[in-house]
Amino acid sequence: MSQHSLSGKPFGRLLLTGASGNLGRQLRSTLGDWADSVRLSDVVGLGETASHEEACEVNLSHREAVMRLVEGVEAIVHLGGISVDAPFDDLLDANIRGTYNLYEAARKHGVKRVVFASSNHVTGFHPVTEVLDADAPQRPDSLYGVTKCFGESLSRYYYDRFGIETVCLRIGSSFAEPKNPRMLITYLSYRDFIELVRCSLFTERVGHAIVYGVSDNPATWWNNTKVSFLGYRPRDTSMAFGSNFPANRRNSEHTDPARLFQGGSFVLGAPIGSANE
Ligand code: 15L
Repeated sequence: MSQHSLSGKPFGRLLLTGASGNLGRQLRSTLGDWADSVRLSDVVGLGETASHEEACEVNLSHREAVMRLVEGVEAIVHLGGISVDAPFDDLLDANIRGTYNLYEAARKHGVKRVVFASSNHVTGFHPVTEVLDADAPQRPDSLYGVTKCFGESLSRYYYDRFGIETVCLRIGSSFAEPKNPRMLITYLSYRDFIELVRCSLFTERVGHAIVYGVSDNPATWWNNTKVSFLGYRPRDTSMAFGSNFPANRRNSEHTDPARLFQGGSFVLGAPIGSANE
């Protein structure tokens, strides 16, 4: 139990950045089971708050605002920033400055644990014929992927230098269901995503860890055995969605780079989820 919790919950106060995004919205209510109080931040409206929630509209590139945002929190789930490829200047503010500001604030305020939403696009230029683990070389497939490499390196530095522990979640495709054949391999159900965050927050010692955020799908490009100490056991699978995509689209020979590399259409600088994938 946390020293800071008044009610016996595991945490006194947690911070969730990116709370209005797709995954932030999935996680929001569960955090209330784990902490007396949940501070939510995003650049856009956070809607109505429950009695245990505090809403903060904060742009993570604003250093002073982030410093205030982090004061008094025990751990951070950092989902904030831009989650697709975008112009460099936008990524610079949201993902590079934003993540730096957050770690600096964590250091100043003595926060000991961060769960960082990295992405499979850190390794998206590995071919689809490879199976990667936590030690696979980074091969970002986009500027967006490069900013997530930065987040992974920054968190490594803040662990080695200041002892702030981070679990970097290389999230696959976390949606209600796979949107294209590639996502049959990269699918992470919302339930498994929440379980992965739970493992990342509750495992006693994590140091600096890298884990692929993926469900128990029939085919995989990623192996998490090096981080089995996290205790993450996915319960869902993309199996049931296989019939949504005709087999000839999945198995045909092709030379399209979006099918040769794990990052899919990110390798082409086009957003994933388009109809021609
Ligand atoms: C990501 O990193 C994105 O945030 C998400 O929108 C998906 O495109 C996902 O990767 C993916 O690879 O499917």
